[in-house]
Amino acid sequence: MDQTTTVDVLVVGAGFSGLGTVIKLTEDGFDDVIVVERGTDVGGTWRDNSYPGAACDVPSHLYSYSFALNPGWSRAFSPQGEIYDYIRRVTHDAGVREKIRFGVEVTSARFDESRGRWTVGTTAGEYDARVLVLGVGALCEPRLPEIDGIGDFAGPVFHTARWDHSVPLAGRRVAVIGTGASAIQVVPSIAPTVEHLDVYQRTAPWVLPRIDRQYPGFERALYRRVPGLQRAVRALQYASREFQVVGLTRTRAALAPIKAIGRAHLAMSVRDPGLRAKLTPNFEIGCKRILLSNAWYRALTRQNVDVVTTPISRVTEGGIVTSDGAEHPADVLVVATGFHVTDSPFFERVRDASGRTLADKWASEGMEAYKGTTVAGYPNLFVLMGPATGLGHSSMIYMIESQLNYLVDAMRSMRDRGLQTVEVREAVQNAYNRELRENTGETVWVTGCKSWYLDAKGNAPAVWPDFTFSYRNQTRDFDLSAYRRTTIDEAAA
Ligand code: N01
Repeated sequence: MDQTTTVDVLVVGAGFSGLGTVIKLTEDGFDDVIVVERGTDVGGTWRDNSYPGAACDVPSHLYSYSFALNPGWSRAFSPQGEIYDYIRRVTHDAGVREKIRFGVEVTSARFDESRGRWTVGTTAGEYDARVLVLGVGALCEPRLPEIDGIGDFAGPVFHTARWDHSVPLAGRRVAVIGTGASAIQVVPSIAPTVEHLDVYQRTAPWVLPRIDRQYPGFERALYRRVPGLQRAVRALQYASREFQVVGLTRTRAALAPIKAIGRAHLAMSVRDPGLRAKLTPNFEIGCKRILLSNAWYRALTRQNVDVVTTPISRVTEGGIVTSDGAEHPADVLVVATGFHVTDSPFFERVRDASGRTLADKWASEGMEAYKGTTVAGYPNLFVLMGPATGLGHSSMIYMIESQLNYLVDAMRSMRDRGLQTVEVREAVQNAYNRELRENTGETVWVTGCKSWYLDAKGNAPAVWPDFTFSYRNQTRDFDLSAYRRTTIDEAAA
């Protein structure tokens, strides 16, 4: 396809945020929308993260769109397959699949000031769009560790978000690098199958028990018959999580009981004092994501599992060499080393009218946006799950839906006033972020440790520091006065 496709709104990505965009815009009468998706199906992170044990650590009832509740969740914390099925079902029921172009990756996007439109290059031709919505997700670009010799490893090497299901693990020696949210789900799932498992831990995470249960049939039937009941459960679960974030992240004393639970969980699960010492976290709880698992510690006490805390020096053809010179043989190498979040390579492809990339702007000025969604210098661009919208304690879907309100209202404003472009004023964006930084400055995310929540400037653009309902209030209406705008007539002149 060599010709240019002209469209009003181009959405990048068909995960929760991109799909929500096309559903909500279509519902509101904005029909001229195309979604480009590099994968072969919808689902985003829930399609890509199919590693053994993948599941959500946010309660199931919170993990659905408010406009498509799912009374059928099988358990309190849903496995990946159920969430993936849910997203596919919602796509089908909303009838938006035909608007998605699969196997199409965006390679470049540049704003053309003279026409007030975006020119977007893809692996399947060019798009000319008035509005560009990035629904690429925050956790979509795997971060591979830079370890000497990793390219020499003779066996399979794969990232948790790109699990190679064709590689058998039974009876083999497996190395897992990393001990974050992904690793703590993989390790207990594969430990009983493999011959030997080495878990390479750089930082011992805080791990709390996961209070999970299967939902009995009658409970699911009840939610199906009385949707209001499921809404009430959601409201209660949201509320209980809200108070965690604002209280706990600012008041160190309030963290003490949570730490005590984490330590007791470790002590009850691991009898061996040597192993327990290795697994004892040495940073402030909450500054990285608090992990939930009843199986992690137990898996690490297995005879066939070793926790290696000596730093990795290099990888060889046959395994991993640690800084003490010890060689740890392995047949398969699993990297559970997280994602490019504040330095996602995708942002290198998005350019303003002068050609400056969003990656460059964010690296030098800090990763900032207005209300996490619009960026000065980049008119008609909406970044879903953008700077300072991430949550460690509650459901991202709530934040995404808030952004969708804002986006749809922006589209209405533009339509009603005959606007070609809207661009947030720099001074407004700066003032917004000054306040955010003041709000975040004393929190455990900034003062507690170094993590992927922080950008090159030491700010925490990966987290929303306040109540989620205050974000909902901010994004309820599009505040046109914060924006410079041009009209359709001006663009045509
Ligand atoms: O990645 P991470 P993740 N050598 O970045 C270590 C979401 N998620 O994929 O802590 C050795 O958290 C690194 O060590 P350190 C959730 O938001 C959600 O596990 O930097 N080790 C760390 O232990 C989560 O927060 C669910 O010292 C290296 C690990 O690798 C986010 O995804 C499930 C290393 C990376 O941990 C990311 O989680 C899964 C190196 N060179 C994930 N580089 C849900 O349940 C990194 N590490 C919803």
